Amino acid sequence: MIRTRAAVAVAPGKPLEIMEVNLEGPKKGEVLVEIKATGLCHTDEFTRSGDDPEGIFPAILGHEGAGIVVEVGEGVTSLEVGDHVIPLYTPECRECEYCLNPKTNLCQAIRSTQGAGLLPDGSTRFSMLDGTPIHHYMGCSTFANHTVVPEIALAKIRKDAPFDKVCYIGCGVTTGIGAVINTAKVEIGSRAIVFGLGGIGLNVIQGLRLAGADQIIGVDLNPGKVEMATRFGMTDFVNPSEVDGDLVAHLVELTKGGADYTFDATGNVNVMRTALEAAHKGWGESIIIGVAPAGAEISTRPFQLVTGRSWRGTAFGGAAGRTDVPRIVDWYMDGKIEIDPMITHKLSLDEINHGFELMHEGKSIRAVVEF
Ligand code: NAD
Ligand code: AHE
Ligand code: ZN
Repeated sequence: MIRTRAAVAVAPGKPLEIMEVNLEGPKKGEVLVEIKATGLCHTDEFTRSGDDPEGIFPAILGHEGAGIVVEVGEGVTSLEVGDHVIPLYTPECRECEYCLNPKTNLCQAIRSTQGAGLLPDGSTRFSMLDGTPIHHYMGCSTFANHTVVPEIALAKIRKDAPFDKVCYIGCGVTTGIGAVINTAKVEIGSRAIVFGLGGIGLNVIQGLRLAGADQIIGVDLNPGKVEMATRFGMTDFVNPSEVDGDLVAHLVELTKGGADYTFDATGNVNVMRTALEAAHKGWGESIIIGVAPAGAEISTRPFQLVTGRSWRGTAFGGAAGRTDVPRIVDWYMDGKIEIDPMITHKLSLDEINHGFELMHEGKSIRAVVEF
């Protein structure tokens, strides 16, 4: 058992509380990781706020981290002390029915315990100093200086990659670029619309540029996002609050008939409908990335699908983490993709709640906590 510092989500809607916590060592198939840096994703805020139907409290949130292996549990063969790793909220066991099916990345090996805030043996490794158990989150809990993660949920990465940048590959970068490359499989010359120019949407834009899209329209209510989105490849910007009349009609006109691909990176179900309906008749595909609040549902006229549009979704950009994440780290190190400008704020663990304020104010793309 060690003591470590963590930001604990004590109850829904409350600020995270920074405290010392107990952490038991790794059991069979588990690994103790010293987290060096973690990004703040909107999904952490979604759970902190109480909007997540799967939210359990108290819990240590955070799922966008990078760190160093400190200890390995019995039976761990693919990692050793000193390895650099990125925790994966979508694991890759390489054995389950899902891992063996190339159509999905949704490894189910530990899904039931992960969704319940537990490690695969059904218990938690974290507890408060008075012994109260603290739940894990998305199998990662990176808002702690140390965490325990199953071996199948750790991608081993090269040692020269900077933790404070590549932590973002643990969610935002991979989700956005992967949605384009793995899920939509966007072709050269495509027209695309990205709704929401935050930490995910900007990576969709970066992915679209990589894939050779000709037209990349960004849609956001916050004009402050234009400069960064343009830098990453946005060709046109639309602020819905400045469009006279119907937004769908405006976007269909701008794309000369509808987009080949549209992406929702807002989590707003009304935006998801607009995204579907702005996709081209006959072949347009709309990809849902955003996570919607508990109870929210999507709707459209079935005629929209009858006439050839399709509605799809993606988790972690369709990436098989242990295989794909080390490659994406290489892309970053080789200059194929950019991350640095999107890390707009660096914080200490004590300042983590300020990171969520910056997110709400629309001032940050990614705030990263460094330990
Ligand atoms: P973010 O807060 O950084 O960005 C959201 C952006 O959407 C902001 O720029 C905001 O101004 C814009 N926006 C909000 N409402 C809008 C509207 N009605 N019209 C147009 N723009 C609007 O959040 P993020 O970290 O980029 O995450 C985006 C979404 O993706 C969240 O719902 C998050 O939970 C989800 N997400 C999903 C996955 C996945 O695997 N599917 C992974 C990571 C994040
Ligand atoms: N717990 C929520 C759903 C949250 C959700 O959709 N999570 C995404 C990752 S978001 C990362 O920022 C995901 O991968 N889901 C797949 C899975 O198996 O959890 C709810 O609505 O219950
Ligand atoms: Zn995320």
